[in-house]
Amino acid sequence: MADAAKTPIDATSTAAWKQLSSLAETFQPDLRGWFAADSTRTERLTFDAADLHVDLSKGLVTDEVLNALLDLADETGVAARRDAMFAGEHINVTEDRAVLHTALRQPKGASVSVDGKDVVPDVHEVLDRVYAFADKVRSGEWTGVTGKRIHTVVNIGIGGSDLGPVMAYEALAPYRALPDGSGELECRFISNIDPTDAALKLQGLDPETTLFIVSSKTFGTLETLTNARLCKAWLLDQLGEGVDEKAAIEKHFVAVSTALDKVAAFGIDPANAFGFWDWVGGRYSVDSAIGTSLAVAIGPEAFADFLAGFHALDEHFRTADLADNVPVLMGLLNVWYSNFLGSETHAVLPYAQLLHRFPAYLQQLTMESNGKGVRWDGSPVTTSTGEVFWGEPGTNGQHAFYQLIHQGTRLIPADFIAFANPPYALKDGDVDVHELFLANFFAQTRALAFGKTADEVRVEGTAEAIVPARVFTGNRPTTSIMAPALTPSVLGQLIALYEHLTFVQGVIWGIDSFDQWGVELGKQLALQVAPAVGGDEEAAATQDSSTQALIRYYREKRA
Ligand code: G6Q
Repeated sequence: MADAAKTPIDATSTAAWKQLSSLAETFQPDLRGWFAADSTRTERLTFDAADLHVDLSKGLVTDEVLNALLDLADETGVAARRDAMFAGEHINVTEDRAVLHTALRQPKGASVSVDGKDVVPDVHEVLDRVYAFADKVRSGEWTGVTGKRIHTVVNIGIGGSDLGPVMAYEALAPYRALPDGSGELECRFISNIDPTDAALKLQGLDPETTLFIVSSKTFGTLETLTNARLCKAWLLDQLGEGVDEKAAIEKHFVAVSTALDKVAAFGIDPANAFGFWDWVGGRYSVDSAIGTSLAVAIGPEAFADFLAGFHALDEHFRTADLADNVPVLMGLLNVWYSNFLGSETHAVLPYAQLLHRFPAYLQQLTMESNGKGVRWDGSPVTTSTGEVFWGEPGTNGQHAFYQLIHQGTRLIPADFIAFANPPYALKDGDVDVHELFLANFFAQTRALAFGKTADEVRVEGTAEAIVPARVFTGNRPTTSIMAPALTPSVLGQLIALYEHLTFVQGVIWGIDSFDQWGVELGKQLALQVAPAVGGDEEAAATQDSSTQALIRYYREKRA
């Protein structure tokens, strides 16, 4: 086999790919038949990874397909590349960087080298500083410039410096209580450069009790720096004349970045900055200091559990046989669905209201990672990559888009996620509402798998003319992911699960899942157009005619 760290293998040229193509040609999904013929199917296709209990049996997969997929993993060097990632090799080829988010959740005392340097002590040095800071804010020891304790933390960041913290803050709402029983700290998140975002998020805030965390890996992102300046101006203005500006910034602004020189240039005291490293990708950074707002909200102990959850899943991914390795199996199934059965999108449907931002978070993780058209050596891919991920919590989605999943003409594999214990146990009379909620989860996955035949519809007394409209073909693949409860650890496990299955798909496609040149392009383009929008005729003249006309329309209509 070629060196997996250097040369991508063209998956489509492997024997396993040919075998999968030929299986796909005659593939007749038959979940009813498969379950009837094999009483061990559920047991054989259900796996435990740390606290996650993952049932793949309602997937469109036979033993033959699964074996061929595992051969594909072998032939494309999934295990070797995984090991190269964990070992700190520069597998982010186009940026010539190591990919070591897994080092961020290593316990103290472990050792991981990047370019000959053990990074775990550095990781824990920063974590300890983040924890000490979080404790100070939570206890009230950290005060604003007028001596009042902090009640609101505003994270200013975008993309990877926003989506993880806001998703996890929402998901872990029950873990936010302050140690002295005085309620909880509120976090708000400003990301968009649409000034409406900052305007709305600042509404009602007391400047004396508000702390801003400017989160930016590069500290060069237009949106974040603009919003940080807006917030700085708002703070100084609201605190009023006579306030010592330097002291106010010191007490109300901290930063998280890899570019500590730029943090200082912005006016934030480097003593109030938390660093991380270029081997942490933005969309993999919620477990770095980028999670500082989360650490302040839930406290160091819960944040440490969150990291321990990631690590537990990392260990599973690193050590389990590929045939029992949940991220490997889920990644392989996604390749089967998208490359061989023609699915283009993938739904993620948490039966947990607290995970309402999880699909949005996964959109960045999966689509920014695997939305690539060339392999890591620059050669074009020869198959489709990167499915469109989307979703909403159940049961809301059931009353909206599930129709298309049940009876539409497209194949939409769906991951259902649920927890045995609810964060808030409520009863409707004698009825445990969480049980009613989970009944929906179980019923939906059953209906998607097994459908409803014309005869079953007729038995219900349906008029013949509308029988076809009420038939469900079934054979719509789902993966059920359950865990005892949505704890910080389980959330970490879930995120790591998707990180690793995204990685597996990227390896099979031979792409660099860790660069994002499309994002970089966006960062440059807006800066080029900005002068034209502001009225610079010369700059406008360099734009195409459609853009010129749109800018003209804007300038005419802007009051
Ligand atoms: C993530 C992407 C991107 C990035 C943002 C913010 O992997 O690179 O979403 O996180 O563009 O970048 P900064 O943290 O550098 O401001």
